[in-house]
Amino acid sequence: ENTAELRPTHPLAIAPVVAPAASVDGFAKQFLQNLNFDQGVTLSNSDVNDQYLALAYTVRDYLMARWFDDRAQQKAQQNKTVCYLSAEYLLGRQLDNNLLAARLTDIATEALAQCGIDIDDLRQVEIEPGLGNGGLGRLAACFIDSLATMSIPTIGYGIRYEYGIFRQAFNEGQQVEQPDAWLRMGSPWDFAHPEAAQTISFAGTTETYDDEGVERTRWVPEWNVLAVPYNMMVPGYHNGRVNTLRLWRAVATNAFDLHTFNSGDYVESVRAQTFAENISKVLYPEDSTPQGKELRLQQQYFFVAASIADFIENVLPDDFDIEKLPERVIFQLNDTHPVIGVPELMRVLVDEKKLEWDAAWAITQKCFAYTCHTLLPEALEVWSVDLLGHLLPRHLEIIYRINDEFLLEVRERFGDDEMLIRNMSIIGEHPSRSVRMAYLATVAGSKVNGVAELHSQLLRDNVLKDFATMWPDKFTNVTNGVTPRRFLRLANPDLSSLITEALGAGWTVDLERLRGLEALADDADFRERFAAVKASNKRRLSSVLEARGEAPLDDGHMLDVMIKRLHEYKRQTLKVLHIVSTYEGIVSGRLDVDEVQARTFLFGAKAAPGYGMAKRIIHLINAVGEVVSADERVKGKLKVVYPANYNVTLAERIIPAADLSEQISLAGKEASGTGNMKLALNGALTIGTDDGANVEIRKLVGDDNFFLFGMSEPEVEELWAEGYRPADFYQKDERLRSAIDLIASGAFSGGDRTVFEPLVSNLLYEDRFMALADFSTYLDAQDRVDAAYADQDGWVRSAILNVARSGYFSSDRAMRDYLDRIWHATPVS
Ligand code: 73E
Repeated sequence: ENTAELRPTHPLAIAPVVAPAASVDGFAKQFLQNLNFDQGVTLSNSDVNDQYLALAYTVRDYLMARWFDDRAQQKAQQNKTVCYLSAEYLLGRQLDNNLLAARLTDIATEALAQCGIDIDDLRQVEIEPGLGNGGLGRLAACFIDSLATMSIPTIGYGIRYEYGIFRQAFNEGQQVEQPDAWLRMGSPWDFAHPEAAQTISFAGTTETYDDEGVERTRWVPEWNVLAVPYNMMVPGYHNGRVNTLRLWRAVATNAFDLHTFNSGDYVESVRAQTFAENISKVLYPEDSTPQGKELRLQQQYFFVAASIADFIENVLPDDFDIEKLPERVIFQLNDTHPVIGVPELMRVLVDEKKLEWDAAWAITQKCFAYTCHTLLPEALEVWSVDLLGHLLPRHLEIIYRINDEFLLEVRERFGDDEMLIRNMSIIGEHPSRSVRMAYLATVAGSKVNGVAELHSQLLRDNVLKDFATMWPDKFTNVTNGVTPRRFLRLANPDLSSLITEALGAGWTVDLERLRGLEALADDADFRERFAAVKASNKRRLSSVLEARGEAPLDDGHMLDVMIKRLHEYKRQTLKVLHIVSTYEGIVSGRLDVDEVQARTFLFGAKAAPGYGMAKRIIHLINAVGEVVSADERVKGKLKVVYPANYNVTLAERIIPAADLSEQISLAGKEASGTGNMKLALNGALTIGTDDGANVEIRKLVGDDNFFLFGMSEPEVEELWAEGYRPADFYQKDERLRSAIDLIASGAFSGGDRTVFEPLVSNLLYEDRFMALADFSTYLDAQDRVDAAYADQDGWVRSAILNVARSGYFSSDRAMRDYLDRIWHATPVS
């Protein structure tokens, strides 16, 4: 690598790049060197942050040679590269993951111990890069982990947000958002490459010109920014491969105007810089509810245009024949956020590479595939034609032409059905002219996939029905998955050891091997050890909570967890109604306190800052928690814990400790869910609706090991079509009435009836996600949970079977499905 294009004579310069010696001494030496020469401190003068950074640099040093090697191979080999385009990567902490991948955990622990440092103290220093909102961003992180582990050449492309998902705090039970300054203490895991910056243009006009007798169009932009790539290592697990995550940061082309500065107008002199750098300033703190913000469209175009240009100019060889592009790349669109890449690639091929439109379109269609992650109509992204035309005038022209040709095809196939044409058009006319990004992705993509079987079916039957009729083969399913390295091996070391002892170590890369645990579910000794691991994970979580100023967990409590973004469709309110009803039941004497299983209800959830109802629900959870946890009458029985700022790091502590996994969305609304998979894999039993991947989890773990409740998706549609009246359910069910009345009475708001009134009214008169309709079957299912938990032996048996039968939910399997059904890329040799 050092010698490419140079003529060095020094012997070291022509030797291959090698990693430091993989020994305790080698590690200690490298660590101390990095501490001295990179951090500029001696060991005795260093603080934990210095030590953490030097440790991170050391781990990097071990991976570096492999990384060089993989990038050189990527260029030299004829393999197809998977370019994963995603606006979000919710990575979680890097240190442990990279130590594990490089087999350095024990060596590093010992080397640091010899330097007088407890590696655990350094682990705590890392601020996780929270460059995503929830499931969609975490999925992208799991996928790149699996692809590296499977030796598939991959580049993850995205944005290096200066501020990731906000830090959540509570003030009197209400969410307050604080900026997430994750880069403040340094960023040891990525490398800036300003020399490889791309210039990204915006706005302006288009014009036609005569190109040696051919009329062509060109874009005359109005302003530019620089996209500077930051490369992060994505090491495979124990396979010596290192892929790349390339995140773009926006920088002004002309950082500052010296003339203006000298004239004394300091603010004006840096206006251009501020303006440009805003593009990668902050992650949109939203999950599923889009906001038509110009900055967001800027972000999307910014990272996608930079990624496509980077791939063509820097990853492909110089003399590459662009017509062969589909042989070398698949751009996977992670939801609609990167879909502006479709007209961008067309622009590059037609305007810059001067290909004929039809040839360019044939290439483009082969190079893209689209994953849809939602079913909520309000979450399907649209851009107003005015905004898009103003910011990206050439792209709008290209979208119009794609649409014209597509609609001709529709007419040829289905005749002049004007309503059908309206329904399928990429351009929507009502309520105002807009570009429907999901439709553009569907028309352009070689494949369209949903993220769980039910979701993919509903896409075909409802959301994209006409497209599925037109192109049945375009549609496929790939059920989501999660990486077993982070979410079992790292998060749950004790269970991992137990599994390895029973089955050998191969399960970390072949998760179906967990099936071998089935037989052990009937082994009393194994059950005892499994239960001991769960108990110890609860104690570990308890100390984490205590360190954050929360109350410790009570021994003997069932840990009932609901961890996911706060959204009405996920129905945290239904969970609260269950808690309030149980509380009310004990207090009123309706329930025999001795019959009620002692439980701790644990919530983790952030609400989008602009989502008022979600924030009110957070307030309610905290208010109920405060009253319930303090009431002597339910002491020792019910407790609510809601640690602020739920993130990947906290998830890694909660999931291994959980007994019960709450997956209670209204059927047909949760595309897949992935927390459901992580919890089942760690031996929590699910109480859930027939929604998203719950359906597949239940099929695999078996009805005896899953608590199903609620309406099915067709039943939901039917009730909705009949005219849903939530108040009828309130009238019919006494338990429901008492719970809602108690909230309305002000019992959780110091007697003030107004505080939660909007929430109560919403439930009684609107209840879009039908919490009241599912309440009674939910409570019945919770009674079954209590009964099952009372039989500890039976419960542990079910928990083991959940682990044993969750191997399917590995993201390695998901990647194999993408490779077989969509990408057709092969591993590097
Ligand atoms: O069901 C989850 C799914 O498991 C779904 O809600 C989530 O994606 C997960 C991974 O497939 C999701 N996030 C978004 N849409 N679906 C989204 C939409 C807009 C902005 C940010 C995220």
